[in-house]
Amino acid sequence: MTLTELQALHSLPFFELIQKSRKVHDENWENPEVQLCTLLSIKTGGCSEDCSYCAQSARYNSGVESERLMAKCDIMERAKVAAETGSTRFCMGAAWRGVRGGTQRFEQVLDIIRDVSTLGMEVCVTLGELGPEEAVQLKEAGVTAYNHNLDTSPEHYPNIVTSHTYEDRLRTIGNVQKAGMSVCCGGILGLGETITDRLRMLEVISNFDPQPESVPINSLMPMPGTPLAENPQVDTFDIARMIAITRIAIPKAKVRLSAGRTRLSDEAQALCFFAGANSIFYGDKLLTAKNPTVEKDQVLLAKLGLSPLAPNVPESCAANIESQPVPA
Ligand code: SAM
Ligand code: DTB
Ligand code: SF4
Repeated sequence: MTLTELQALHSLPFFELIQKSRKVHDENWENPEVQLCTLLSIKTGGCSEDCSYCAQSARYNSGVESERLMAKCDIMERAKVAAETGSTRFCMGAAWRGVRGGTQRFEQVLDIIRDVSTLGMEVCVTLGELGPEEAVQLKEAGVTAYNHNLDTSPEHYPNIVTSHTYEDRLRTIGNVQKAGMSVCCGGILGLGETITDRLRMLEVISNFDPQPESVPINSLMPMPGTPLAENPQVDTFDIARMIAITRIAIPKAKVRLSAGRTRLSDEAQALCFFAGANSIFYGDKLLTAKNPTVEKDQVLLAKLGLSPLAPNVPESCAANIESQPVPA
């Protein structure tokens, strides 16, 4: 979609926009299902980059300590619990600028992915910058989707991050696409951006070819010690509006209501689901920040009559899924 088209949607009266997005949602998603994704930070803190929202950057005193890459057995334990509580996608994040083939840590990550991918969930990783060879190796190890966010518009990005560029991010996304992994790419609201920045970001993302398989819409979790720690909270209606426009611009994507749900009421979340969100991060913790508890989310989903979306995994792993219970 063009910026002009996105601006036209944004200027619609709220109910008119939501009606439109609901229609697009119904036309593209037969059942009212929500994808449940569990996040695990497999390598926390100590990151070289200066992303001004992030508690894991080594440049800020956020209180997040730098940890080593988690052991495979501990990751597998967490992945099994995620599958048992109904998650159909497991997303592993690392506080790295990127990864390089041939290094010991990349080999370790490939080994972890090979094992996690036997559990019948979609496997997503977010490890920062990737070259073409690394992308192919991740795909061969069993990664189904790669998360790499653009976060905001190309114009606002240099105000938020200076240690790498928007172009670097786009290059990685191109490498992910060429290797045949799904792209998960979205952004953060509340970085001091304008409405135009938000829509420019959606313009860039909606023009990917193919369009991304999932689009996380995060609201800034203000992390103490980071430059954006005092940014004001994003208005609920602005979040719902962005969800609705994303649904219209990228109809077949999972639109993921991501970071920031702890600051949204059940009613506000219901509004976002109605507007077109059909995925959440599920589990008490995001990477370092809080998320609603599994129990709280199970109650909310049950109240709304929303059930978990089945995973999209290769045949060989699908056999493992039958035994996984889903939440009531
Ligand atoms: N290092 C990798 C990278 O930057 O791509 C992967 C991990 S990074 C933490 C993943 C994403 O988390 C970021 O792109 C950003 O969108 C999101 N994120 C990080 N800190 C956040 C915060 N305080 N509030 C909301 N989203 C945040
Ligand atoms: C995404 O878009 N949001 C997730 C996931 N992809 C990796 C991360 C949110 C992080 C929130 C801040 C924290 O936990 O430190
Ligand atoms: Fe590092 Fe990713 Fe955080 Fe940026 S967002 S500081 S690259 S972990």
